[in-house]
Amino acid sequence: MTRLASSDIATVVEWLDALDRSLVDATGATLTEIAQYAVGEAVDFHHVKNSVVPITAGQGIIGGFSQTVAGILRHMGVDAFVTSRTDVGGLYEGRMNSSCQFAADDDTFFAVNLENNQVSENGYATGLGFAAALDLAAKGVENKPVLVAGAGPVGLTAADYFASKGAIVTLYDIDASKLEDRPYETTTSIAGRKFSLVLEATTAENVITKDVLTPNAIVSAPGVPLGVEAKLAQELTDSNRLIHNPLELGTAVMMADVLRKQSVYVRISMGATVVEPCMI
Ligand code: 2YC
Repeated sequence: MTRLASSDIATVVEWLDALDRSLVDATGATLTEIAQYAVGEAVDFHHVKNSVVPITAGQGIIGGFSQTVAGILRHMGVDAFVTSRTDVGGLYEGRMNSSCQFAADDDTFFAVNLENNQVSENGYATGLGFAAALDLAAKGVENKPVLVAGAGPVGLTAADYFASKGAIVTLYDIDASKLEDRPYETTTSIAGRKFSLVLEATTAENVITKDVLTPNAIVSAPGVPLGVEAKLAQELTDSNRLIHNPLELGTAVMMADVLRKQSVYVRISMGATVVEPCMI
């Protein structure tokens, strides 16, 4: 899992309205609407009080991280605040003053609904969100080939999502051990193949180059750093065919995921190992 730098998120909150406009251009939906579509429910984010707790464990606080998470949630209509204390003090402060709570250490970024203990984890939510965004941008993926590059928690969740929507999924990873017993095509090489729908969820750079894409391909890229070759990324952005943001969509889906009403499978991916889904 890639650790964000302060510089990756420094302007996120001030650019949220612009992000909505670019998401509408690419998918027809705003950040909030994509999060609702991803969880399959028109979740209401108003009247929700949410605490974000800075965590000093491991490599410690990322400057602006908690404030950026709170800013993304406020953009969705949530009454979100950053606790004045960190770690256990912040968890305690949040439990006394909010109904939902977000916190992240170096390995896990999760949200919990303190009223029903519904949880969501960033890898799962990010995979779901970027897959839903590509689904919307493609106006449906049923019977369409989709390439998922990267078989970590994000890519696995996205591949499962596309398979559930009837897409023809190819899951690509250079590490064959990550490709075992999947109910769709898996491969350690995409040489010579072209795709029109791509989800890039690797931690590598330049995984997606021009020769992998058909002329009007759409790329949804949760991977940090962006795994699309720079000149191609600009070309895709200019024609509203690249969906990429470092924290916004994953955070928005986590919020929707812990607020949704219907009992669903919650898949908790701790690091690279996906724990069995549990009915809540
Ligand atoms: O400021 C804090 O509370 C830090 N403990 C936050 C550390 C987050 C580390 N994780 C990441 O940078 C990325 C995020 C996109 C979420 C998952 N990995």
